[in-house]
Amino acid sequence: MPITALREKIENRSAKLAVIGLGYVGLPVAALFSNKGFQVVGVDVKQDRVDLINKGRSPIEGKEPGFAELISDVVESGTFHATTDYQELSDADIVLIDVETPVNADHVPEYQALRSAVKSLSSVLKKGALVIVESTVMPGTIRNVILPIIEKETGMVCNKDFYLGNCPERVMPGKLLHNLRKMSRVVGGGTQETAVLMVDLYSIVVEADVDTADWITAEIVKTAENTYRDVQIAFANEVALICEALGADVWRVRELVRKSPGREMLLPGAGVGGHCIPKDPWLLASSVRGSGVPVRLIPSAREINSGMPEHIFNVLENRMEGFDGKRILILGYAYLNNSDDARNSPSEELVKLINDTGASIVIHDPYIKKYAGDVVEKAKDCDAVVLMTAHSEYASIDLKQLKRVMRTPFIFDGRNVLDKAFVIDLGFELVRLGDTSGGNE
Ligand code: SAJ
Repeated sequence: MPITALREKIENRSAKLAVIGLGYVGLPVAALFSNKGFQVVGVDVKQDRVDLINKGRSPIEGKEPGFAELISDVVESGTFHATTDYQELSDADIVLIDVETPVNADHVPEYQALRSAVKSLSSVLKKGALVIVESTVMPGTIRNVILPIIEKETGMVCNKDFYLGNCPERVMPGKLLHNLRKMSRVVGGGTQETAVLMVDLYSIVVEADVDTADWITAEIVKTAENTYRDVQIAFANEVALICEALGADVWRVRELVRKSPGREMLLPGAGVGGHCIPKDPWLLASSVRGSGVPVRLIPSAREINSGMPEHIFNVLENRMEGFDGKRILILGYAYLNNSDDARNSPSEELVKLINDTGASIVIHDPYIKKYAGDVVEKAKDCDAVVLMTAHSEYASIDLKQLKRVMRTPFIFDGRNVLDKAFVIDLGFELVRLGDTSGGNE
């Protein structure tokens, strides 16, 4: 099918769409396109997830405004259904690939899921179809990994028998639909014509700019934008560590630094979690591994941020004079405030460190079922409350009650959520990340 025919099928919504991978990225994009009149089939390897979706229910927990209703609507309307069977993609005109692309312990991208998805797709790919990789990949992956697999497995030639592009996702738990609709997107095309076709497609759901690029540019933009954030957070964390050493309050320092134009200092914190920020810098850095490019800033920033849970562990050990016999309540297990997403959570790292000491740990998180419950109840007989995630409800904990039930009234605030003066006035020992400016006893 010539690419012009695809354009017409996009415009009249007769193009059949497929989405491989029905997670935080694939499911919302499948739902949005089906809500715009496309017939969409979603493929996932998890049968229970497929079954739940086909009942019109969202497998994604946490606050996602409008999402559960959208899934219910598009499934009920019949414009979207899920399956585990790749054969259902054999008549797809456009296939979006949204599978996970984790990095391994050596920070090298693992492409098992991606390779498997592309190979399975290749076994059924229709001639003339457009394949779009939305997963975040190491720059160079489209040309060096995806393209060869499809051409080898299908015998087809890119830009002649099928079209290939990438449109890196820009989702965020808690704002899945908002980001997909309101955030600009970069579309990388194998040819400019393919990129322009992708603009036609994405402009149907994206209300912001959809910018054309080539494959490598789109890959670098995505990994660089998240690397930028990781480096900025690392800067804030390193200033916090300096403030702790110098008897200063990083939160006051930050407030004043930000008054200087163009100094948008980000928030120091208990660490950097999630599926994007801890991973994407390594994807960018790995793209030039062995090329002689001296990549130094990116790994250093990662080391600073991934070291924050251990820093907190050391502060706690010092303040409590060891962990023996201690009981510690961790507030927040999700990596992000007001989300249930615990992937690469700093809290998980801190819990692992404390578990090795023999102290007993209680975890609270309002968005994660197994950790939900009453904070004050969970704080009973605890020697420390460690605030790791800035869930909104933690700003209104009944601190008087908390003090009454704790064995030792010690709070570590890793996210600057609590009012310092109020907490100290109540008689707590308060330690705030990045603040040794007094009044912390
Ligand atoms: N964090 C800090 N200090 C900050 C900001 C974040 O310690 O100033 C921590 C958070 O607590 C969290 C981690 O970093 O543990 C990541 O937070 P995030 O706000 O970056 O949220 P993410 O991981 O969902 O990032 C996503 C990214 N979006 C995409 O990859 C499409 C990121 O590029 C966005 O900037 C972010 O959402 C957003 O703010 O929308």
